[in-house]
Amino acid sequence: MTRDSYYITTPIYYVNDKPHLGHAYTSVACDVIARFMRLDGKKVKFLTGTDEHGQKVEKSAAAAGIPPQAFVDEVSQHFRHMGEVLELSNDDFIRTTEARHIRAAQALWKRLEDAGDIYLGSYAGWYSVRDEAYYAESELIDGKAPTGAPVEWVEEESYFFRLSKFQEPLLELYRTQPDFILPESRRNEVIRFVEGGLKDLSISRTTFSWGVTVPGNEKHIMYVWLDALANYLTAAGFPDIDGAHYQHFWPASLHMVGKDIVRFHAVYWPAFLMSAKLSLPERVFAHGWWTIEGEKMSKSLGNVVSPDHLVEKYGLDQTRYFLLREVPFGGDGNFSRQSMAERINADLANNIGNLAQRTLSMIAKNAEEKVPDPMLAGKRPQDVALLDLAQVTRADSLDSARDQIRRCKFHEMLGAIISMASAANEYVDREAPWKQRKENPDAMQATLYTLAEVLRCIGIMLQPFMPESASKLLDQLAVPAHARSFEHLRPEHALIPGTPLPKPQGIFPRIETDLAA
Ligand code: ME8
Repeated sequence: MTRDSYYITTPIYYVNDKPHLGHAYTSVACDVIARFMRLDGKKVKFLTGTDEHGQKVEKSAAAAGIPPQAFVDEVSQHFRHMGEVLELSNDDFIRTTEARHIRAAQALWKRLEDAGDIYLGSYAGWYSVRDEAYYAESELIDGKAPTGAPVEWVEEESYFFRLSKFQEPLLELYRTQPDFILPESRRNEVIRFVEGGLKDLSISRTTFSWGVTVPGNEKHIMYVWLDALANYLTAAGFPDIDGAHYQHFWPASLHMVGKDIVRFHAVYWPAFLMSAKLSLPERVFAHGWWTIEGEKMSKSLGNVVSPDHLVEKYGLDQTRYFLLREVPFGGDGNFSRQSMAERINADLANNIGNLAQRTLSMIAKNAEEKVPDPMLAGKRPQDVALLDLAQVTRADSLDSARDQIRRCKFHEMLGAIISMASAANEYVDREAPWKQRKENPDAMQATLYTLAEVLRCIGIMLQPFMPESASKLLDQLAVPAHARSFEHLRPEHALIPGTPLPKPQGIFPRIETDLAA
């Protein structure tokens, strides 16, 4: 069944630290999908926010010498600010310290308890505050978590969730819904982990206090991951499961996460939901990891790249483009100033930017600043062929883009747009409208019209990735704001000859190579 609603989430970020390139990456990817779905006529809910409880945040607040609530109020703002800088189109921003969330997290707990899946026991084992995760002895490598994080021995009374009971149902889920976890490599990793055997999970702590209290036992606070995962339900209106909002948006269509937290989303989360008898999300996509100039990003190395810095130095759309074009989504990526400058210059300045620049300036000079008239030259096969690449002329024309977005193959969809621009640039060279101007002005009109129309389609397709530049391009083609959805890629919405056009302006400036140094 295809739903007309689409609910996409980013992880909620810990407020122990300021936002960096990694957070920007996940959020921009979600923003692109949200914008794509809206342009494709879906009712979208795009959620992001901050994860504000737990020992890690409590410790960071203590280190800053500020009470935890004041600390999280401040740091959460940095993530809101990141959203503004990146022009994220999120419909909601959730904070786990909000009353709506505390209510939802406790309601989820009660459902697990009512299902008979929670019992009181005591935990004795390893815990990593940095990862907010429990580790089995057998998982430790040289006395550290597999992530390299330090671990400490914890022994305390704790509630447990009967995770072991869900081993088979989870394996069944991965089998029957092979796309539940993407990409394939992560799916295999999760299956191996679950096949290895699931132990019951400690889901409460008593030795610190910054969290949601367990309903009916004030001594305990909920494990921060149970609390955090519940955010996806909170924002959908849970526990009001009969409400219109929940009915419309739950289950989530996609939880986007980094590969570091796939286990929480693809094992614990569906198990909690199965126990609570709530529908499961349709997909968890775990993307890869960015390094900076070949090194792990870390405060101690002083190489943490902030979204503010990138946007200021390279431009917002250039940053968004680079992040999603440079590496196949799912794989790991390396950020380097050199590759960023090269990518921007090759694809944006020299290809799409150049196509727009030459087309629009030729129209301004030789076609009286109006959309040219293609009819004067009659129907020409070379125009039809190029337009067919760009316009939606058949019911299935958009299917490959839809599939690329659903499977998060951003680099492929961008690659297809870039190839379209390359084809148009080759077409200009072949047609040589500067020669046609003297030899056959009607042919020049047809050539310039075709180019303008291809640019209109490119502009529409680019909107999810580069909203500002795409809108600048569409403004220059005098495409009205209400005529920019994917529906408008059809030939009946093509540019109307004779429409006056504004003065052309450059869209993608070249990055000077000294910036790359
Ligand atoms: O894990 N490369 O929050 P978090 C790519 N609060 N992505 C990166 C990255 C990098 N180098 N560094 C961070 C948490 N990320 C929990 C989530 S959800 C219910 C709770 C991104 O602040 C990536 O999406 O540590 C990763 O999963 C997330 O930031 C971790 O953010």
